Parts: sequence; structure tokens; C-alpha cells
Amino acid sequence: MAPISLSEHLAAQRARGPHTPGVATIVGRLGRVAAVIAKELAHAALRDRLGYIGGVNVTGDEVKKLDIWGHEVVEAALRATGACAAFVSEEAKEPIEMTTEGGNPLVVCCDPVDGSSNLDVNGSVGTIFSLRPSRGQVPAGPAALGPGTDQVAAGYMMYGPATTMVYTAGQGTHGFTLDPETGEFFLTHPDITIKRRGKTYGVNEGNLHTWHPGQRAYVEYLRTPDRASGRPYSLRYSGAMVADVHRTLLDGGIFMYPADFTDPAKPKPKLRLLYEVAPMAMLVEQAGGRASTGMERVLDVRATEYHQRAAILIGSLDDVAQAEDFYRRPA
Ligand code: FBP
Repeated sequence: MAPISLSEHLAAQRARGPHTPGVATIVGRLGRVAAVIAKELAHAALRDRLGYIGGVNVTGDEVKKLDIWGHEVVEAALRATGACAAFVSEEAKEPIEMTTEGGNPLVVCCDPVDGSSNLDVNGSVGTIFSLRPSRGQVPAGPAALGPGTDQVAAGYMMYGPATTMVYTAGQGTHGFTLDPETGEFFLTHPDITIKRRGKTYGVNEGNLHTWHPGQRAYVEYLRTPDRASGRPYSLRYSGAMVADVHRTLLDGGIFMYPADFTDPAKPKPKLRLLYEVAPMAMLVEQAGGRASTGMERVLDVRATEYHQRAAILIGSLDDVAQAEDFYRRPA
């Protein structure tokens, strides 16, 4: 049987269910952008595209040349679809409003290059995206705000040994692999279903001293040998959320970026809700997993700012539920 291409899969999804017009157009176009980004990453060191551009972005991160290049490529592609009313990007302080053709345009939230700290060391990086209805709002940017349950589609592209694309439009989570010869994605991981419990955990343990007591106790629990419960878990951490969530989706287990609780009254998360945390939560829930802040379901968190941050514990249902249980225990 001939492999199913991304555009064929999107068309089939559209035929099968309540599929917001525009999702197939935008997800299809982002697939084509991924082929361009993958090629550029492969040549970046040869084209003096590595390193910093100078200055910091709206969330205080030092900006790499490829962060800006990636942002511009995604912006141009979204504009060309005519289906995107506004673009909320990690690299732009305010939403970028766009002219649209036809009804029901969408708002796209995106981290064009996720895992930037891996760029100059040839580590895996990615692009993360989330689609929300604009509800006819003008300007459309504010339609991005609200709970994660408003998302109609979400996905990521991972630029690793192979280039992978994973998306959901509310009918399961599906994985594709890029054929670099043709620049097309083909279905290689249909209906991804995450294991109920895994054997690995991913977290930056260098931040342990800032964690909530429940977070600390949970990681200590995972590191404690106990054959019956498959512990200790193995630690896997790539430095790029896309790569860590992708591994967790396929192998099970849990990825965590907990908040800094140095001041318990003002927990400080790192990752951004609209274009990192919420889209990953939709993908993992659609694959049968769970995504929590430690205190609540990620998809119930209401975004009130474009670059708002949120804590995340994401992965296998039983692992995340157990982690939440540690957060609830008295210190
Ligand atoms: P950006 O690279 O898009 O800013 O993303 C943030 C990120 O790199 C995530 O991909 C990753 O999970 C995390 O930060 C790594 O943070 P740290 O270096 O603190 O472990």
C-alpha cells in the first residue's frame, strides 16, 4: 500500500469529522515550511547562520540568528495561506495581524525554533504550533487568549536525525516522517497511543533546589530502586522540549519543567503556555496521556497574556497522576 501523505491524511481527517476549515491549509503549509527549516538547519554552520543575533526577545531569552530566520519563514508561510488572521510568536511582542480570504480564519501561536540552546551544538530542535478559532474578532490576536481547550489543532516538527511532524486536529495524534528527496511528509506513526506508565523521566535536575517539595519528593521516588515498580526510572533530558515530549509520546514516561518555587507565594514557571505548554498538552491528551501544572490540568489554564508561562508535567497517565499526588501531599 502506498504511504499516506500529510495532505491526504488532512483531507481524510477533514472528511471524517468536524474539521475547522483552515486547519488542513495551515497544517499542510507548516509541513512545507518544516522541509525548508530542516534543509537550512543542515547547512546553517556552512552559511554562518549559527550564533546570536544580539539582544533578547520579549521573554528575556537571548535570540539566535535562526530564531529570527525561523520566525520570518513561518510568518511568510502563514500570510500566504490566507487562513491565518493573527500570528502569536515567541519572537514577537504583540500578535501579528494578517489579511485573510474566506470565512473562519484561525489564530496561530508558534515557537518557530524550540530548543535554541541546542542549535550551536547540533542537537535536536523543533517548531511547535497551536491553532485557535478567531471567532471573527478584529483584531484577531486577543482570540488566542483563553483555555487550552479552545485549541482546534496543535503539533510540532522535530529536526533530528530524521525530520518528524506530529499533529492533532482533535481526532487522535498522528506522526509523519519527512522524505527529504520529495520534501513531503508520510504517515509513519498513525494514532499514537502513549503507554499508561513508562520507565524514563526528563527534567533539568540542576533546578532541584528551586522545586516545590512535592516535585522534589517525586523525583527522589523515581530515583529510588524498587524492582516491583520498575524503579529507578532512567533520566533522559535533551534540552529541547520537542525532543523530550516526542520521546515521551513514543516510549511513555514523564517530561517535566516545574515552576521555580523559591518564593512559594510567587511560583515562576519557564515554558510559555500558548506556544509550548498548551499545544503539547493537547497532543498528549489526544494520545491517551495527561498534562498537568502539578496543581491542575494544563488545558484548563486560561491564558490572559500572550507570553504567559506555565509549569508542565506531561506524559503517561499513571506517571503524571502519581506526580500530582506528590504535589498534593503535605510537605
Ligand atoms: P526556546 O528554546 O524556544 O526558548 O524553548 C525553551 C527550552 O529550550 C525548551 O525547549 C526546553 O525544554 C527548555 O527551554 C530547556 O531549558 P533549560 O536549559 O533551563 O533546561
